[in-house]
Amino acid sequence: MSGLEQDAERIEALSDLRRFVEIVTQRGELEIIEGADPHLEMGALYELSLRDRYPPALMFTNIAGCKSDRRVLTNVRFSKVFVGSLDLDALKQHRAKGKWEAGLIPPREVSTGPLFENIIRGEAVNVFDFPPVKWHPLDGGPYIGTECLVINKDPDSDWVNVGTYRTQMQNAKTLTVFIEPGKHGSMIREKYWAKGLPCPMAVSVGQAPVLGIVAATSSRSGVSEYATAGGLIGRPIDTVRGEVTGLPLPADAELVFEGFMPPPYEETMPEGPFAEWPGYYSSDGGPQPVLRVERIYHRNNPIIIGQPPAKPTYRGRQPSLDAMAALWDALEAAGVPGVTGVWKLDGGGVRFINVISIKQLYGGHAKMAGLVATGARAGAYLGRMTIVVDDDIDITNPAEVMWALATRWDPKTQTDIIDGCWTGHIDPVVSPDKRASGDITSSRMIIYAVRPFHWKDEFPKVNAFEASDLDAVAKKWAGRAKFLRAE
Ligand SMILES: Cc1cc2nc3c(=O)[nH]c(=O)nc-3n(C[C@H](O)[C@H](O)[C@H](O)COP(=O)(O)O)c2cc1C
Ligand SMILES: [Mn+2]
Repeated sequence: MSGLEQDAERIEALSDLRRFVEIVTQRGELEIIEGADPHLEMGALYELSLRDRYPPALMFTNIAGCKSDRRVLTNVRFSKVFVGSLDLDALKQHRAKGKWEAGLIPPREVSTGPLFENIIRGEAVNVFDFPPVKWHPLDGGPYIGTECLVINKDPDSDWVNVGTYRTQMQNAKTLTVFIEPGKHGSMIREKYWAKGLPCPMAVSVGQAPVLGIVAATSSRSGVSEYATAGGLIGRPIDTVRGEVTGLPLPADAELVFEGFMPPPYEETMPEGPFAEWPGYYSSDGGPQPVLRVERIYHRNNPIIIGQPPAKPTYRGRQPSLDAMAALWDALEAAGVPGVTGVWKLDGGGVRFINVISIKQLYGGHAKMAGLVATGARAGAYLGRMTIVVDDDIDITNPAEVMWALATRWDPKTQTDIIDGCWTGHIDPVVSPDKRASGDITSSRMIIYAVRPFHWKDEFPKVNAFEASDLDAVAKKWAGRAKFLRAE
């Protein structure tokens, strides 16, 4: 398949969830799982699927105890059709493309769409008509919104925000939505509450994959993620108007809950806990405001996307090209020369462990790179460690990074430890006392696992071939030496 065809296929899959299902089926990347139990069995199967770097999309059908026409689909955003290769070349291409290159295309309102195939109103509303999946053993209850769109509109402008915030099923007509303070969805709802009004809100739990991707990434305040998504696929997202709130809902969404969220002084419910991406339950959602559901809209045979967090030691928890590109951009913007690669070490998820490779140009160069990566926004939040290595290290291979530590790092003289850095409530090392005092910070270590600049030329020579020499020999012998054919 040519690059252009690949791009066309990718955009089709991004634009339409049902087309995505067809495409991954053709590619042999979808697995149908019949009859699993939503109480902890689907979650276990999902975790098992994460053993592969590119986990298969799991389509759960005939879910035990649920109406047989309701489906749950996992691993949409981690599928190979979207992610492509995960190596330094792919990261360089990703940076060259620019992130939201295509610009903004506002959504287009249409009069109806597949979402309105079924409309459930008033007394008939029961959120438990859809699979109540308890994903992890210690979760506080079933969650239906894991890669969802929480839609609300700024009362003072046309801005419609779309954010991914976890959504728990509480009772037949009530959901809770956990939105961290400062996120757009939270700022908007507070404006209604300040006037004593309930906030109109809708939650879509199955939709075009592009919408899930943009909803989980911050667009500028005032910019609708619908427009960002339109820009990415090169055409407007079609929306229909919700009956009770007037909010724009994706016309081809699979399942949407619509209603109002009264101010927390009127009603809250205990929320969570819910597994967090670092692999723990570190923060307590506490009492959260409720979404009183007045309408449920769904397509026939709806597909709910399930993408709960999971421990970052699974290979299927992929490093994020976006996160690594942002850190590389920050190093460049700060004027750090000679950066040859940026990666996140497996096990640290998208944040904790930054790895930077540089071609050392002067004394103090490695320190400059380490300090900038540790302090820049893209490397700072929920950081733990920054490792700087020489440019001959393959930083995408954890064994190579560990080899650099084992052989080029003198802990006493090549380490900095810095206290009081920016972290979040989900950082497990923040002690109960510190939390209680409001001090949400943690320390950082910078490891300079490089040949010390002032005697690097006397540093013992590496006893292996250069990668390019090995490649040349491998090419020459590929036809003759069987063990080389697998490459
Ligand atoms: C799978 C997933 C789940 C998330 N869950 C939450 C959540 O429960 N609460 C939250 O505040 N942010 C959550 N986030 C992060 C937000 O989606 C992200 O900060 C996004 O930029 C928010 O949109 P906003 O910038 O419009 O507020 C989650 C992200 C992902 C990928
Ligand atoms: Mn936003």
